[in-house]
Amino acid sequence: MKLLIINGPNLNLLGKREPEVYGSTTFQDYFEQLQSKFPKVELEYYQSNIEGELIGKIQEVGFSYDGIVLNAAAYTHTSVGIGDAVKAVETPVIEVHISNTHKREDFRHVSYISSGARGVILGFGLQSYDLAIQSFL
Ligand code: CA2
Repeated sequence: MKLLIINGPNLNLLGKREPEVYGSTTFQDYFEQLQSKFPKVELEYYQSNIEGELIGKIQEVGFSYDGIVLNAAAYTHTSVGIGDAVKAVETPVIEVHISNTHKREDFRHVSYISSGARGVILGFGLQSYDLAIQSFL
């Protein structure tokens, strides 16, 4: 089972800024915990702040990997291109969010990813990623 976690813009700041919203764990530390928890899963991680790079990565792995766990961050609410890429590939995509976007500003209630995703998990903090991985097992 080969899965890729893709994080979008600013998620490289996790654990370093705004801990009251996004917690105090860095994604690198959390990713190592996930690798220990799911030793049988070939788990990889990619982060970019650039929309086109995220689209490129979805296309690159989207015909060979077993699953993509995607937090497109702010691009969730703006990117027709990432939404189209999710629909274009064969690999199932689970959309995740750390926060409950529906409890936040109205512009975060819209997602261009959800209609192409297999499922959506949000609001469980970093555990949202763990739950998404479990959904593939
Ligand atoms: O809750 C989520 O996972 C979000 O995808 C996070 C995005 C936000 O734009 C979405 O509406 C919901 C923002 C990620 C920014 O991450 C930061 C982490 C630390 C410090 C500042 C930003």
